[in-house]
Amino acid sequence: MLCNTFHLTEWGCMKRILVTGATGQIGSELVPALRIRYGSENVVATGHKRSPQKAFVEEGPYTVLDVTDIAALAKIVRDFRIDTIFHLAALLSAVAEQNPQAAWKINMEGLFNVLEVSRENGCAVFFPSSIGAFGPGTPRDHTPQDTIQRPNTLYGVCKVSGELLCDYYFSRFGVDTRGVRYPGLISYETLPGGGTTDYAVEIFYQAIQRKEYTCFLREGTYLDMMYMPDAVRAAIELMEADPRSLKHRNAFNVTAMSFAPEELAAQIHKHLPGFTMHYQVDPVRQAIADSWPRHMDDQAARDEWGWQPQFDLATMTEDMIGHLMKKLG
Ligand code: AKB
Repeated sequence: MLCNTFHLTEWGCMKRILVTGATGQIGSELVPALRIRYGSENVVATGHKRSPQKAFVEEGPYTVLDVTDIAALAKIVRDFRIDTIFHLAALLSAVAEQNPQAAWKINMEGLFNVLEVSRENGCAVFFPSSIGAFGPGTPRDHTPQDTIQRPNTLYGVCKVSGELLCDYYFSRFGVDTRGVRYPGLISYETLPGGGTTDYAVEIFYQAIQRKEYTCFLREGTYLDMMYMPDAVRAAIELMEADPRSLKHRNAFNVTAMSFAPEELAAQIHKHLPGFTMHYQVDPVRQAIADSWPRHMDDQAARDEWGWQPQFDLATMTEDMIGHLMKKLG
């Protein structure tokens, strides 16, 4: 790993890491990966609403943190001499539409607090943006890295504002901010909570336990997706990348596959032949999905920091079913 001085912070030299929203879908897999790489005692996991995984508490530091409490955040950063924050705490798209006020507070105030504390303490910041940062005016196929971003969801408004705020803290204060635009994330460890792409996780549980699933998005709804091991690797590789090769920062398009619900169902059917899929469209989540890209162009991430997904639809499906069969008995 290379180390150098860059603006106010060191880059590629994560030593003491804080993860907010660590008990969520990404955090529950990112924390163990970071602990293996950087040492358990050097990765502080924090969560708020969900109870922590047993291993989080047993294997390394864990503490409760509400990211809207800037004093509590600053104390943790100082007490643990944190140099890098993976800021994952946020409400997802569908739940944000149900409670826009709470979503703005958690998603925007939380990020602002993280950036302020990072400015004061010389921390680098990873901020996950999303396909939700795009909107109905964005080209939906081969969605360019730099394009129209006029989302019509509160979640999307927070993601675009977050990308801009992170860029501002980098150019104005030298805070080493970096981020990716995640597609729908598929994982077997922790369920997502209130997203539009959640069907691609729920379907596996229902296929194994009930042999049928009722999908809330309609046939033909193509969306970008990614398996969690790729998503975790993307976050770590971007934070370890040489900043001299980064022309973009907040945030890189990254994708691994694009499929419609019926294509995922057909893949699952190969492993579980009795599985059937029904549809009952939820108009709110369908409208959100219809405003998002079908397939992003992630060439900038590939060129600037070597992004390369490892799982496609077939390999992800096989791996998910294998793990969930063991987990669900
Ligand atoms: C959601 O569906 O809200 C998230 C996302 C794509 O950002 N999974």
